[in-house]
Amino acid sequence: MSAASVDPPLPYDRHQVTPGIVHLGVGAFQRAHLAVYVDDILRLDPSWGIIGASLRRPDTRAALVPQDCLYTLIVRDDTATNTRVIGALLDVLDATVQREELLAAMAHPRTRIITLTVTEKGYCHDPATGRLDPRHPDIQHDLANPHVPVSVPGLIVRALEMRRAAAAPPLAVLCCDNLPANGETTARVVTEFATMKDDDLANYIAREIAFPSTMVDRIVPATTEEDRALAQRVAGHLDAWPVVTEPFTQWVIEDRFPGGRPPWERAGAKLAADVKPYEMMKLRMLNGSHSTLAYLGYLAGYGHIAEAIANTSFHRLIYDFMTEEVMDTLPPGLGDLVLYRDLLLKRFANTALKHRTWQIAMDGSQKLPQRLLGTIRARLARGLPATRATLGVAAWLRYASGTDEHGKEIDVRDPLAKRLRVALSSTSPAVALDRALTMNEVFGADLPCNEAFRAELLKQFQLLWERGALETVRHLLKYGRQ
Ligand code: CS2
Repeated sequence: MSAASVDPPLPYDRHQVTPGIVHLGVGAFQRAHLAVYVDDILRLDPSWGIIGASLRRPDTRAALVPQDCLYTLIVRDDTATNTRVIGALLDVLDATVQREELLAAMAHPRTRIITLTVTEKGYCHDPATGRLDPRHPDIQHDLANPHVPVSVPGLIVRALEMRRAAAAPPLAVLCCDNLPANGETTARVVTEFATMKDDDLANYIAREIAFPSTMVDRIVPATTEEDRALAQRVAGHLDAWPVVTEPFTQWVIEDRFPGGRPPWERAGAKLAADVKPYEMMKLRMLNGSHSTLAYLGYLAGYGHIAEAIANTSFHRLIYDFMTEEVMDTLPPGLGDLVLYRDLLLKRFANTALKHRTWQIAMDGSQKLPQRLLGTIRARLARGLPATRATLGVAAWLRYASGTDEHGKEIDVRDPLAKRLRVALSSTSPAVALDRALTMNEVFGADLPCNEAFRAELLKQFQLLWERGALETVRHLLKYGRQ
């Protein structure tokens, strides 16, 4: 898809589009979510184009820039496949070699929003407390080299420092990652990092910069070679980096944008005063189910989520998990949770999406606190069992031990992978668990001391080793019902 050979049917004049947003982390998700919400409103206001940046890899820029940053959005389910060209992305920078350009774009007065999808681990925080981890190697690097930052907090703080020096207008930093209270969490890591450098800068940030929270939702698997072939087949052009997603999309945004914002409500986003209940619902229902299904599914030999949920025992487990364990931990006012649950089960079953269990299994140490441990804490506090949620945690630990049910090596991707593997290497499940539970950055200070939690976790963990994932789920369905 070169600009010369394709005349994309964009409903706006792309030459009129100017950048108003700088986005960190140009992954598949951002290109199927935020970029689409922006693309939808550019005909109303062309001043919100996006300059994207890849923080760690050159391949996104290498693929997209030669095609003018245009790419194909392929929306699929079991009944239909639709394609559309997205033009909202104006440039993609490779931060590893274009750091100065990126900082200049973030600090430019016309930039009114900095958006982020850098995954949970990008915030360099302690997942259990949501606070900056000052020992994180990237944070250490940025404290020693503040003008050449590599971490997300370091980049933002340096850009804000440049904005302050240039008296640039205020802006919003909008976290679009699956973190609890994601605006507050981002504000906290940025402010804590700024405080380590300069109190005045931290005060400026508190005064001038907004960190709205958002709930983002769209299932977007990583792009594969088959997706490239599909783009060529269905859209009729070559595309080095198309993105495949589902029809469903949701975005709830806290409306705090001191530098203005695109009219995203015209693209279907919901602007709300308080996003927390929506975040909690999505993290606990969707992502909690996703992670549970990913670990158990992978262990049982399922490569993709749609295959795992097609197994009736797994389907029942996830149905029960949401219905009996998660739903009553959620705040009121979220609408019909039964419908929400049923829609999730349908979305998981979309066989047109090749969503790898291995992909979702990544970074469990960063994901599980908000996906499963919150549910477990809420239930323990009320003296209620959390058997299924605890099975999800046990399955993560079983997976993180590094070998599958046939003794084959698992490629575990997690910032704590090495420590987990060492902790879980004991042949005694009780010893392995005790060692894993010393990871306060995941489990907090409370859960490791909770006897009910520890006993349930040990039971599930042992069963997983003895019987394997599928039999453990069957066992729980048979004997473990409340
Ligand atoms: C998934 C999410 O990879 C994962 O961990 O659970 O990316 C999920 O697909 C999205 O949050 C859906 O909105």
